Amino acid sequence: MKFLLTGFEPFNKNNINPSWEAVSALPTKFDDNDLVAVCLPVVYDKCWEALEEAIVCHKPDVVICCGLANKRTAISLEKQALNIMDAIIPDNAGVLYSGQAICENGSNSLETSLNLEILFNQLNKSRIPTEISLSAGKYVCNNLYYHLLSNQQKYGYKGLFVHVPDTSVLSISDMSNAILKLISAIFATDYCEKDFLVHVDILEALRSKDLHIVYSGPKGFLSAHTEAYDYFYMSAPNLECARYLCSLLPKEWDCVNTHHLYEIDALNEIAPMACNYKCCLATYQHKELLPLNNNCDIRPLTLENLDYAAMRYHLFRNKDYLAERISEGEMWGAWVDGKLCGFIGLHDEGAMGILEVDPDSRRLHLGTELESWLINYRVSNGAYAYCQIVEGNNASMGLQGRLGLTFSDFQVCWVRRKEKARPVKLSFYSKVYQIVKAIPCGKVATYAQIAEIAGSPKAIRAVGNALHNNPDPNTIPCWRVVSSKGKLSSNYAFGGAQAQASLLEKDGISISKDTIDLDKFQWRITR
Ligand code: PCA
Repeated sequence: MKFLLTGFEPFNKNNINPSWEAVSALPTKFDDNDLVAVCLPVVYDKCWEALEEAIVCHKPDVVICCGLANKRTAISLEKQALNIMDAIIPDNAGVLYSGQAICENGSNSLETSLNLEILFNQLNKSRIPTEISLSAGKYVCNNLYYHLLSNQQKYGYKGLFVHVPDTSVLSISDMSNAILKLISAIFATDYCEKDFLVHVDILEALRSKDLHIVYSGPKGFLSAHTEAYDYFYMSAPNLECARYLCSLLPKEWDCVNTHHLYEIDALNEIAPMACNYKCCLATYQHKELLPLNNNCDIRPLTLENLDYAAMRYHLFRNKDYLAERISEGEMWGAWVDGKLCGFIGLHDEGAMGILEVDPDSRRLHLGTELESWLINYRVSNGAYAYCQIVEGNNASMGLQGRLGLTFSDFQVCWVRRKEKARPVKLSFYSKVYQIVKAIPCGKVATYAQIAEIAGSPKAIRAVGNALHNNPDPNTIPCWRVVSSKGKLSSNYAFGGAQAQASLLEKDGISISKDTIDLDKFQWRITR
């Protein structure tokens, strides 16, 4: 894809304009995408003229215009342009506007067609301060954006305006990096949208998960999922490209979610693979919400319902996984007359599923009710409402069909390496529990330390959640986990800080002012 990127010259009292500094520092190729950089004048009447000339000359697929917004504290992804020019400072040609329309008879506002939630999530998860902004101001940037968006169809590109803060908030190299992240994410979105039904899972992950994009360009898409479980999403346009993506996998890869059958062949060439599930994706593509019967009470499951769910869920018998889904607030039950009769949930990767209904309440169509409810919930939250149907599950195909979901072919596969590069994967919560079990009596560990050992150093809060929901507080000594300053947990789940203190004292640990001397008591692993 070709990206045209613009920055502005300095204006008003600024000696430099970081937008142009950041854009001009970009390479001319990135993940095989072509990048062209152009500097624009801060002049109402000239900026679009200069940009249009560059568009005609380079025929870009995407145009990202950047400008400086001194008062902002984050990268602002501008959602819309307003049909107005109104500013207290003149442009670089000395022209001042106060309240004139950019285009007489034009619409009041125009919106970008790019998915800003995906772009926001990709920057935000990379810890770049980012916001979605509803106003690009009423000065030259907004003026340029209005023209950029009005001419999208004529020239066949997608346009976006990005305001950068000044360099006291973000360095130029951070800004350039942010632009490269945007390019990856825009390419990935475009690639996935071209074959939407088979890639809806990747789009949802881009929108809401902590994905690290390894490659996004003409050879397809490869990302590492780095939250609780590690696996890769792969999609390549042909076998040759699939081989290229395989060459980018790190040595210790274990599980890949493929999107074309030849990707499994490419994986088999580098290591014998086992295909766990071949699925089709079913997506609810409508905007309208589904009707509900309201014949049951739908609310989140709690860990008190864990045994109920674990006894009934047919797909994989892993209680820790269900405990985690419940603790993350992503499972819901249907109660009829105060009795739990079935449940539904979201898988870790964002697919709807984990649906079971007790046989004696099937006549109430609780499956339909639960799934309709979840689809409505997802649609209202701007999520992609999709599920994965394992080949052969005709009952599920029937239900999805009745609810109006659209199916992809059976192309999506969860494939695992036969010879494990690493020991068998555990769910993140199980890993946490195993590690905590290993903390010896008389020692403590910090949340961050556990996250680090579990291989997800960023998942400190998830460690807290896992311990807060400790399924077996007698054998998993969660009282031995403290903050990075050695503090007890004020809301220790099993009786508060006082209870935690007395358990630690039983272990022989001295505590002063709710704090433990980590130099003395921290568990250090020696290998
Ligand atoms: N920022 C100005 C115009 C040029 C720039 O970098 C704006 O926000 O309108």
